[in-house]
Amino acid sequence: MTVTRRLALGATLAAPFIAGRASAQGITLRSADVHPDGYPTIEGVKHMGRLLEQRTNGRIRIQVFHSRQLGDEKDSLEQTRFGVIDMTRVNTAPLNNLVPETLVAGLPFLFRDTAHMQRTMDGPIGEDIGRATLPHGLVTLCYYDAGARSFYTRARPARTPEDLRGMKIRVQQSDMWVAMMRAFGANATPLPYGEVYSALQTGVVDGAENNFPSFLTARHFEVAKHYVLTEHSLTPEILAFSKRNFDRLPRADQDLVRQCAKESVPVMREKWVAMEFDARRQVEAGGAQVYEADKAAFSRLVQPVYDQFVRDARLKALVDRIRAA
Ligand code: GTR
Repeated sequence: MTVTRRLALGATLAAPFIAGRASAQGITLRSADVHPDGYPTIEGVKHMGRLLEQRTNGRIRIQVFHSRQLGDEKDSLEQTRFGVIDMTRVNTAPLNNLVPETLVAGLPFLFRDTAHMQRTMDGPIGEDIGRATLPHGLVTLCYYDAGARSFYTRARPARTPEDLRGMKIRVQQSDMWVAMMRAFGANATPLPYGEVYSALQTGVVDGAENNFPSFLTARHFEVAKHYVLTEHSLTPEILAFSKRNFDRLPRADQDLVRQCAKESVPVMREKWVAMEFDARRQVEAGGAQVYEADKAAFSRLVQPVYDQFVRDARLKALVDRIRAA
C-alpha cells in the first residue's frame, strides 16, 4: 500500500464511527476483503448489502473495501475486533492462532467434499465454531466457500510428497498450516496474501497453495505455473462482524444483519462455482499447467497435524462430529 493511500484511508477511517449511530442518513457498514472487486466473496457481501438496503428502505448499507485497501487479513481482523470497521471477510486460517476452533475447518483431508463442508459449516457445528469467535470480539455471521486448495510451484510440479520435499511453500499465518507443510515434507513460509506474488517471483518461496480463483486473480499463475490437484484442504471463508459494533445495534437490526448474511450465502456459492470453472480455464490459457496429484500419498502423512492440534476434548469432539456428519 502506498503512503498516500494509507494516509487517505487513515483519514477516512478516522471519521466518526458510524455503526450504531442512528442518523437521518442511516448507517453505512464498512467491510474489508483482500480480493478484487467482482470476486465471489465480495459479490456475496454486496448482495447482503442490497438486501439490507431494501429491507430498511436504505437506512442500512454496506460499503466494501476490496483489494486489501485496509491491509491484509490480520490487519482487517484487528480493525474489526476493535470496531474501527464493522465487518471483514477472511479465510479461517488467520483466525486459527486466536480461536483454535477455527483451525478444525482447515484440517487436511477432513471434509470429504464440498457438500460435506457446506452441511457442516451451515449447521450446528459451524454455529459452535462461530460462537468461539465471540470472546475475541467477532460475531461470525456466515461461511462462504473457498473451494479446494492445491499446490502450485515454480520450477517443477509437486505431484507427490517426494516432489514437495524441502521446497519452501508459502502458507497463511497459522501454526496449523505451518505444521501441515511440515507433515507434507515442505518448509513453510508464512506470509500475508499481498506478499505472495513477489515472493514467488523472486524465488523467496518455491511455491504456494490456493484455489483456482485466487491463483488467477492474484496472478500467481504468471510466476508459478505448475498447479497440482492435491486438494488438501477445503477450508471455508468467514464473514465476521465486530462484536463491539454489533452490540450497539438495536436487536431488530442485529437479526436483520444475521439474516441478510445468511441469505447471501447461496448467491456467493453460485458465483463461486461459475468462477472456479472459469478461473481454471483462464490460468490454463495463460500458460499454467494442471496436473493430477498422488492424493493418497499426501493424505497418509497428515496424522501428526491432528496429533499436535486436535488434542483437547473440545476440538476432538468437533472433529468427531464432522467425521460423522
Ligand atoms: C484465498 C482466501 C483469502 C486468503 C488467501 C490466502 O483463497 O480467499 O481469504 O486466505 O487465500 O491464501 O491468504
